[in-house]
Amino acid sequence: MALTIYGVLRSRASRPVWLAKELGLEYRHVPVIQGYRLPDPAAPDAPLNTTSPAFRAINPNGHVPSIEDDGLVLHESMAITLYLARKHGGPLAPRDVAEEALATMWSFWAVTSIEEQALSTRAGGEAVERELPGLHRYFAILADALRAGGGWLVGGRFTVADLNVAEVVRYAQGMPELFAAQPAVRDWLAACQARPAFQAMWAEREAEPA
Ligand SMILES: N[C@@H](CCC(=O)N[C@@H](CS)C(=O)NCC(=O)O)C(=O)O
Repeated sequence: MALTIYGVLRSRASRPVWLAKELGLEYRHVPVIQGYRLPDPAAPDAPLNTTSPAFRAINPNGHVPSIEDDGLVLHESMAITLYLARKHGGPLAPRDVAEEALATMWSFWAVTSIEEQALSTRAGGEAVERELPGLHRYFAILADALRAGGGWLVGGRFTVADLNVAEVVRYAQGMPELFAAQPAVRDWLAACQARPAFQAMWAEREAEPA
């Protein structure tokens, strides 16, 4: 088996696993857990985690996901999904260099405009007040793009760009007011998450220890 994906699904490893399932790829899943989720990540009986020397030998950053694919070691969830889509082709993949650029743009956009902002609202209270105006603005931009694109971000069909952005927008699902204000985003995310490959990934994720 050529592809190995490292990272529990309660992490950004959900992204490459969802994509691998979309593509019907065979892969080996190594559920490396975040060290901070363990009482003592250095304990002799601790499971393989992001501080384990064996995993740091693969990813010295100590973050999941990483992949190994035919000798290529790759980190960063967005780079991984873009690579796998490009490598295996099909409707999820960019059809040309312009679509590739748009998929890259949307992936960077999600990470820089929404990801940390949405994650930080999990602290509640002041963090939500601080981040909500910016998130409303970016959700409106996303909604405009979806309306212009016939419900999808690139090429009028579900692509790796939708997958990458949907996985980041998922972090904002605790703030229903964002989705109520932008039905186009609400309907698009529902369509992304209704896909059998997402559902299969999610069922595995739910089966993991919390
Ligand atoms: N930009 C990276 C972020 C990776 C990242 O921060 N992963 C988290 C889990 S979602 C992690 O491994 N944390 C472990 C730690 O900080 O110890 C990506 O998208 O892959």
